[in-house]
Amino acid sequence: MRKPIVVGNWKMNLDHLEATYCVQKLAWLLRDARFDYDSCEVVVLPPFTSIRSVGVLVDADKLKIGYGAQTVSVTTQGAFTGDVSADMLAALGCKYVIVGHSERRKYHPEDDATLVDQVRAILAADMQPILCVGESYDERKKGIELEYAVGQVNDITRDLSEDEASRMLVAYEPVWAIGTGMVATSRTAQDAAHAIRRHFADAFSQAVAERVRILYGGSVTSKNASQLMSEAHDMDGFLVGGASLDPEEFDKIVRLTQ
Ligand code: G2H
Repeated sequence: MRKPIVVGNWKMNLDHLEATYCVQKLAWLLRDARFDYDSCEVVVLPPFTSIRSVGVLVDADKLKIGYGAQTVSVTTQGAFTGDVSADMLAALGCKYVIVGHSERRKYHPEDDATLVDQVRAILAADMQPILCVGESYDERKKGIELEYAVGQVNDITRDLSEDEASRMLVAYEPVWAIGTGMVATSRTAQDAAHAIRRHFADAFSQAVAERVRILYGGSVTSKNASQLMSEAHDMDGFLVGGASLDPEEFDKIVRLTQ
């Protein structure tokens, strides 16, 4: 049985003080709602500079909120100015790291070879990659969105072992839906999740396909979350951007997903 998961991708928002407030408020809201953390995993991905303060708060208050990072270096240490290694993130208590978010693909030179190495670095440090895939409006217009998303998954995961592949999370994030307010329909999200899961069954095994968690991302809010999950046989939760910055909104999305 896969555990549902809701991940807040804070992007370049919330300094270390704002991050502490946001997580504290989220924990209060979930506690007041008697939220059962066994029913759904709750994770936030702060910018690098806020990870430590989130980790300290989580430890001090014994919170069941997980945390991770939004990207990682492919190298382990050395003269790589500005980079942060997977081991450094793991030492902070990170459990998840995003790989290949469309904003990273667009604004940074992160090609497929880099993403493959990032996945390897994350897995080697005992964390789990959240691989982001999804078509742009052009591919959708051509009707090749499923092949495109599955192709991106294949490009990054094909050389993994079965054990490594089963530790992957994949976020289907159509680029046209990211931060635009345009959200996929429940059918679109489910179809993509189904195609991605089937790919893992074909490329690895049914056991791997049953373990990989697949999320939808792109303009998720408390107003569309339950509709998006309404046909979600293959979707295991959400990667939430803008709406995760508001603890009340994020709390609602989490409770609609459990
Ligand atoms: C997609 C998503 C989270 P938003 O990038 O990764 O962001 O919910 O703001 O569209």
